[in-house]
Amino acid sequence: MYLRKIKLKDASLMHEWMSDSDITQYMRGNFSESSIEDAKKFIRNIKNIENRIDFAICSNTDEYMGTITLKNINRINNSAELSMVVRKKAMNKGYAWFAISEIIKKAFDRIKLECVYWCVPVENEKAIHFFEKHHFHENLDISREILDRYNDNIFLKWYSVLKGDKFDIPQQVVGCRVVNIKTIPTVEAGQLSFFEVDTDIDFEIKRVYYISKVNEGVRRGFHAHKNLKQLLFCPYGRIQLILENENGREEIELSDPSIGIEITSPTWREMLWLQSNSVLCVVASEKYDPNDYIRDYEEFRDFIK
Ligand code: T46
Repeated sequence: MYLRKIKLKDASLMHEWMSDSDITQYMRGNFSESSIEDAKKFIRNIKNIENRIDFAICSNTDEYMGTITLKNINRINNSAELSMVVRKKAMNKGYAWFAISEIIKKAFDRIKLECVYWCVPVENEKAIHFFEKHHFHENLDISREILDRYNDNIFLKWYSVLKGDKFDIPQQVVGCRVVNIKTIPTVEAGQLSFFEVDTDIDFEIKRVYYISKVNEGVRRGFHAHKNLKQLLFCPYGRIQLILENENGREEIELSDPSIGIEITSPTWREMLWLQSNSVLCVVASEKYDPNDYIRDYEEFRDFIK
């Protein structure tokens, strides 16, 4: 899938969603009477609309799956409003998530914006579920100027992403808590991250170790612990962490110094170095005890039964 300029040939599939009231019921425009000619007119006109960029969301065979837009681009505060529509056929297939993550990257990296925001009518449960599932933050501090664009009678939920924000960070991975490590940025001098026992992590620290000088593609781990509690974080580089316990098997990429994962119950772990010299740091609740390791996978499965 990819994003590209909207073309005239997209008009008939654009008209398909325009005539689908399940899709248009939460949109501001009235599409009930619209024709393919209207879709064509829209496509011809969009390049003339100021402060706005539209993309077609496409399948790998160049089929139009929907539109994603940055509108009301404000060059004074470098913000823009996002809106998106996908055809029924494209729902639950990853198109919406692909489009939103791509456009947010474009907004910050290419268009040099600082903030992207959007809103959803509260009755649009499907859309709200999608944004919540991807852990977007609700924004309760939207300016009057933006709110005034909308009818006061509609209850809207607002979301926003700021430049530098990580989005789609889960709260848990197979039940293990994802810890937001407090991080203080210093202008043009990097950032400092810290955590403290009791307030930030749930165990006393008896040991600290870190794994370094590992080449890309190397895998480590392949064991679980019986009692040990640990907080794992990656202050430099990119490491994929695969975790498995009675809640299933899931992975998370550790690549942000302000994200850690706290493992406090028997959990099988595998680590894959996605970038050479990435550093994996671990604080642990106990001193090193080889008897606490379960290194055989079948034994681990029996252990958690
Ligand atoms: C874990 C993952 C994330 C010690 O002597 N003291 C220590 O504190 C540790 C952690 C290890 N060792 C010895 C044991 C082995 O001879 O260091 C050697 C390498 O350990 P291991 O093969 O267990 O390394 P990893 O990367 O597979 O696993 C390590 C931790 O051992 C483990 O507790 O959760 O990192």
